[in-house]
Amino acid sequence: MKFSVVTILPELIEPALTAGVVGRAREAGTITVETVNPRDFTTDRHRSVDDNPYGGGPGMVMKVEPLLAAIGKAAGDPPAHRIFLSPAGTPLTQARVKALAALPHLVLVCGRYEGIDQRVVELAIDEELSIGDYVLSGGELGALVIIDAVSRFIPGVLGEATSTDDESHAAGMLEYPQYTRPPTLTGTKNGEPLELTVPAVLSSGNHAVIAAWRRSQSILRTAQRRPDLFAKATLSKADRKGLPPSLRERTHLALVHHPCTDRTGKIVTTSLTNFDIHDLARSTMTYGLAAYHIVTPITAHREKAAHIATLWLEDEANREAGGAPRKSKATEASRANALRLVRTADSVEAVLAELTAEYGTEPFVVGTSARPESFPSAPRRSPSELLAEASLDPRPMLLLLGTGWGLADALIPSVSRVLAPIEGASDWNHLSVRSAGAILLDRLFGR
Ligand code: 4GX
Repeated sequence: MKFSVVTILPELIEPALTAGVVGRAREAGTITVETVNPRDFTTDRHRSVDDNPYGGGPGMVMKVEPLLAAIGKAAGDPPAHRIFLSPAGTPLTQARVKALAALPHLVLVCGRYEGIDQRVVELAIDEELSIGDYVLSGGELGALVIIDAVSRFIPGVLGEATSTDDESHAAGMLEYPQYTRPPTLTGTKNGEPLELTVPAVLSSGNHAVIAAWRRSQSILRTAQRRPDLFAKATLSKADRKGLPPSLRERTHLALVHHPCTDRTGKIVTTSLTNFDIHDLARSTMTYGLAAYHIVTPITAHREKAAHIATLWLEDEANREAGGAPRKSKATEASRANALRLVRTADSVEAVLAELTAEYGTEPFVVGTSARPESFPSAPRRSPSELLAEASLDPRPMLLLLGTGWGLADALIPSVSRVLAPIEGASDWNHLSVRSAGAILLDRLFGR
């Protein structure tokens, strides 16, 4: 593998690649690194490598002709894939690093000053990469990052025993924690004495148990630190065995008609809306939730909701059973399943009691609101943060949807998290509860 770095500061590149596995790989000839300096391709007396930007403004742009000549020289042999390091590039990922390692020759073009002429990018660059959302004073450190990360995939660079496959990010998961001697470490942190011991499982000698523990630590860390990665991760059957059952299957949606607020902030009981029964039931089925609870203290409304749900769900259940004659076993089963999906309750407390009885543990209650000031004491979560947190929590999850002007603060004692309000694209934010519910379910469970 050959790397050619186009830079006006070669002294930044060379010394950074003399030690460690990369240094050894260079000595062994497994990888080669050369630098090509645009200054060596200048023709003027001052050997200048910068020029003024068209349109004016502060700073300089790299001079075109020396840069093009340097890239041309660097890319010649063998024909190279030419990368420009830029904060405006595609963010570098481990998957891209691995793919780059399959190429024979990379040219890494480092800009200084305010950047390079756009036409150099269009003419002589194959790919623009960024190593992160911060601004460096030049591309050289980015080039070093790419050389380091790519080299680790070149056969012979890492020792036999080290594999790039079970590392952090290889499988979209963070690494498990490592420990070495001594078995107990004592010290102080922020004035507090600390005594830290190595997890006992690591001294058990049981390799299968150790592997399982490490895998569960990886999953735990990913969920806690990188909910974005956790949301994308595909977990194996064995992974899921170590985790609570699938979150959506123990998620209950509640449409709350009391206690809600009206436009003046007064606590009221809102009226039942026909469409809410149907549409949120459909969303509940589509996203595979455990159940949908219609909560109202008005007995006549609960009866009406139950009646509508029964008619509609019976119809759906019969359709699902392929229109089989009534009272066949399949019809009965799907009818029972469908009817368990829509439930009624006279209060949120009653739903809590029902779920506590059903699961043997109180639910994890999540409030929702269009108003950012609702439930000020409950920690606010984005959908992916909530997904990561609740997936590790074995309790059933109860998602409360408010009607009217939203859930009343009287529910604060039972609400342990609140989902951040859905932000539309305008200042007008009055989604129907049916739409808000569907959007939240998609953000949590949609693929
Ligand atoms: N990931 N830099 C490039 C010059 C520059 C300025 C503006 C294009 C537009 C960077 C990063 C990075 C600093 C390299 C500015 N080029 N490179 N250089 N982040 O910050 O790769």
